[in-house]
Parts: sequence; C-alpha cells; structure tokens
Amino acid sequence: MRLKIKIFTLCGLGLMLAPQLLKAQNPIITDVFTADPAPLVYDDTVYLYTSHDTASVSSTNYEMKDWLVFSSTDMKNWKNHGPKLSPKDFSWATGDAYAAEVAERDGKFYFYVSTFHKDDDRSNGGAAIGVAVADSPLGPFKDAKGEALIYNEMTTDNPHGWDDIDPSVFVDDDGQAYMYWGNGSLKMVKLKDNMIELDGEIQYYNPKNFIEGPWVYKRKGLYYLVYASKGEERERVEYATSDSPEGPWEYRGILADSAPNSFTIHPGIIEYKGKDYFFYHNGVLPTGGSYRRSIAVDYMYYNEDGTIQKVEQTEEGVEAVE
Ligand code: FUB
Repeated sequence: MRLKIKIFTLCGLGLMLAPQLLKAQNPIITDVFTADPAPLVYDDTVYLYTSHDTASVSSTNYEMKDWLVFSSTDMKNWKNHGPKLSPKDFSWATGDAYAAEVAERDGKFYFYVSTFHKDDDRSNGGAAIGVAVADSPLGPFKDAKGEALIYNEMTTDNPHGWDDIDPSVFVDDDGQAYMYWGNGSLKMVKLKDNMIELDGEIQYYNPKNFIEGPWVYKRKGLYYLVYASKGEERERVEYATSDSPEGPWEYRGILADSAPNSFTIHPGIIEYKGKDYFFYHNGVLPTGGSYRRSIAVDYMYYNEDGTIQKVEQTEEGVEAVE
C-alpha cells in the first residue's frame, strides 16, 4: 500500500512538472557541451556551427578538439550532424578549436576558424585564423588555402598570443566581404571575392569594453557590431552601430548580461521566419561550467530606431516556428 501511495505521489509530481520540463528549451543542445554559436540561415534552414567543449569536470582550461554542426527548420528541434572540421584538417594548425563562423557566397561555404599555429617565425605558435571551404553547408570542408589567413605576427597592437581569434565574416550588399576578429581589440580586413585572400590593410578598433567574439551584420541599412565585453566579473554582451562596415562604431549599450555559470559569453544573431534570435552559451547543464558550456537561444527585439532591447536569458527559450 505504502509503495502504491509513493508511486502515485511520484506520478502526480511528474505530471505537475511535465509542462515546465517540456517548456524548458534552453540549453538547446544537451547531449554534448557546445559553445561559440555561429548560426547561418541558408535554404530555409538554420545551420548552427559550434565549438565543442570536452574538458573534464576538474579541468581549468579549454579542451576543444573539433567544430560541430547542428541544423533546424523550426528553431526547436536540432539535428546533430557531428564534427565537420578539426584543427587536424589544417596542416599548419595545432591545439584547440576556438570559435568559428561560416559564410556563404555563390553556393560555396567558407568555414573561418580560430585555432593555434604550429610554432614558426611567422606565428610564434600563437592563435591563428584559417579558412576551409565546401560545396554544402554540411561539408565536406577542406583547408582552402594551405596556410593561415591570419597568423599571430600579422597583428601587433596586442602582445598576447591569442589576440587573433573569433572570426566573423560579413558580405555586404555590394559583394564586398569583411572579416572582423580579435581578443583585446577588434581588427577588420577586407577579403577578396575568392573569400580566402586579404584585400588591403588590417584596421584596428577599440569598441568600449571589447573583449572578443565580434558578430557583425546589417539590418535596414544599419551595421551592427555585437561583441563579448568586460562585465563586472564575467563577460557580457555589448553592441555598437555604424553607417558603414568600416566604422566608426557608435556605442549603444549592454545587449545581454553575463551568462550563468560561465566566464565567457559569445553572441550569434539571425532573423529566421520573421523572428529575431540571439544565440549565446552558458554553463548551466549538470557538471557544466566555463570549460563545459552549452548553447542557448532567446528572442531579440529591435526598437523603432534600430536599437535593440536587452535580451532576457530564459530557461524556456523559444517556441517552434512553422
Ligand atoms: O571557446 C573558446 C573561446 O572562448 C572563444 O574563442 C571565445 O569567444 C570564448 O567564447
């Protein structure tokens, strides 16, 4: 009898919790630890390129061996396509697979990655940016250059070895491509039409509180620079806007507070099926933390004047879209 009562009580509790559990969409990926979201809308599908945290629970540093790809057509159900690229696919690279982003141009998909260079005179073993290319958003991706696009000694404004990370590539309506990246300062360079060669000098910027993780896009003629910034104890997200992809950038404020249980946060923004979405990562999964992060997504809302309302980071996340 006692057992029956217990089972009944547990079932009742389960039924009460079920609607809430079903509603909790965040984090959106729970079977692996993912970070640094880079969503791309192509052919009515959202492709989500991510970093992959594999550090142990006690680790005090990153262990990131490859980049993963997920896809969705409703923003709720995500298909895991597995690892699609790794630093091992670049003969010149070694070490961790930091943040990456994919840009499409003329039916080709360019996978810009931050990783580390094997030690040589040009790189001193520092962080470097490479580019791989494929005919499909799901690959197979191959090193497009056979050498790094950006290596450590090309940028000299910051002495630390990991200032050349977090590429974000934006192609303007006139076809000109721009790559933004950086840790400690923001750097920008134009890319040639082939998307794998630099076109001109590197430009340097110091947006207020900038740390890393730039995400650049254009909406209604206004250019947005969103980035991970220096918060009070942990990173948060701030943003700036400009009338030109080359700046100057006008500071607009805080877009998202620090993410729970993670020192870093990293923005990725899309408009999909009429709604605006803000991707980021936090450390809320069981055993999660700064080196075992998880990607989440919430709605983003623009004001009439183009400014963006502060994003509310929720457990519920977003609803399925048709
Ligand atoms: O994931 C490794 C690094 O942490 C990324 O490159 C940064 O943006 C931060 O999220």
